[in-house]
Amino acid sequence: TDLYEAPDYYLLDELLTEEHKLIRASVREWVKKEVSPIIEDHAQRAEFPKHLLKGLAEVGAFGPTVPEEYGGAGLDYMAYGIIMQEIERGDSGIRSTASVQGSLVMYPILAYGSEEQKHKYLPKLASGELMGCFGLTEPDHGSNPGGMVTNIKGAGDHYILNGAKMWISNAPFADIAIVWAKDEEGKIRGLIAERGMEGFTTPETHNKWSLRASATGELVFDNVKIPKENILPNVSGLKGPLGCLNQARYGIAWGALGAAMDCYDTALRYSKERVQFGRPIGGFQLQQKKLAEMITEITKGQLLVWRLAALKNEGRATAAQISMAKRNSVDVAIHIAREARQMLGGMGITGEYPIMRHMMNLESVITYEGTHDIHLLITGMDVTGENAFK
Ligand code: TGC
Ligand code: FAD
Repeated sequence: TDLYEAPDYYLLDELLTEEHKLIRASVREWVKKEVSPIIEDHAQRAEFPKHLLKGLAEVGAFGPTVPEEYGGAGLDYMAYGIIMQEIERGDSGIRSTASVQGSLVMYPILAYGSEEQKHKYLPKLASGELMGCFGLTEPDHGSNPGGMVTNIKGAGDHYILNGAKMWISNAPFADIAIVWAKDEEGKIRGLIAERGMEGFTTPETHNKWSLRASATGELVFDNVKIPKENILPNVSGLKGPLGCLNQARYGIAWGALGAAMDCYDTALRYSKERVQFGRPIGGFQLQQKKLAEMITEITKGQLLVWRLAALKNEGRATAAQISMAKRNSVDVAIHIAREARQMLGGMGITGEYPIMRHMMNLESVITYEGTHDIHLLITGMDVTGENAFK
């Protein structure tokens, strides 16, 4: 049987261009050939499949919207979303690597970097020759990144960077890190730290039950000398990192639906094949209720992200709209994963099927890039004008 079916209950394909469909087919094919056969084993062993980086670059997963002059593919946001959806059908951890590289490393260099920084880093990041990570979260500052204590102090032609970042995707193998730190005036600045700089280490975080095929680590800075040309010149303040998060959250809104589709496809197929009490379990009303609700939620989610992509292409998507879509897609996906797991009975807990892995992965996805509750509060603030964070 075909590994993937593509739920398209409301004929959304008619709203995509031929190019979008070609991109989807090629990424889907790559995921099917390269990711799905190996991912379970890597997740079980808690090992990032580094050999996939080249393929990820080739399918255009690294900075697809970055202009061609900087090595990107110059695609629109619909294409970006579709790429994330297909990769996350494979695994949220692999999509994380793509999100970080494109939205959290290439985007800040493109949006806030100097012309020199763009030419120096972007083409190599697009091709995967250089890999990056994004350091915003600290041990004591997660949802409240504005409280960060990592800092830079000026001294001649360089700054001295001190502090620590935690929970950083790709940190253990990244060549460069986009780091957010406060300057002597307390303003948040972005800078590019490079592996090999003295005093910069990236200890790996072990024993995760979620995103096991993604490498997570810390960034530790002990009097690291950062040349002044490594500062991103064109932004200061929390809006710098939050602007990057808008990009990544947008991709997750599409991506999480990919994980949901994979769980739904798996449960639907299983329900037709698994016979109990003399008939396929898909014939029982309770199992149909689960499947009907899954396809309903996937379809609503698809319509939301399609419209969000159109708004984003026009430069009209607001941060609050992106928050709503990120929160909704991950919520839909995590519920579908849990229901799908039950539909597979005992088989649902094994690595023979992808569901339990998706379910565990989504526990990170619902927490990173702004937790479920933080995104709800962003919506609450947007509609009431009242800030309930503080
Ligand atoms: P607040 O006072 O509201 O805002 C400070 C400044 O930032 C601006 N701003 C935004 N700008 C762009 N995009 C957004 N989404 C923005 N939200 C706010 C705002 O206008 C203001 O600008 P200015 O010019 O007035 O200075 O900030 P706050 O301290 O009250 O915090 C607000 C809050 C809680 C919503 C925000 O801090 C937040 O989103 N917290 C969640 C933290 C988070 O998402 N961390 C993610 C870390 S990275 C990660 O998880 C990567 S996972 C790997 C992967 O993607 O696969
Ligand atoms: P906390 O902020 O301590 O939150 C704990 C709980 O309190 C949550 O339920 C939260 O919703 C709630 N809460 C907090 N504030 C409020 C409030 N005002 N009102 C109501 N409830 C509130 N970060 C990076 O910078 N780069 C990365 O690459 C990265 N990758 C990650 C990879 C993984 C696998 C994980 C798990 C995390 C990653 N993160 C990364 C960090 C992630 O963004 C944070 O975990 C997240 O922002 C939440 O921060 P926290 O874990 O400190 O939780």
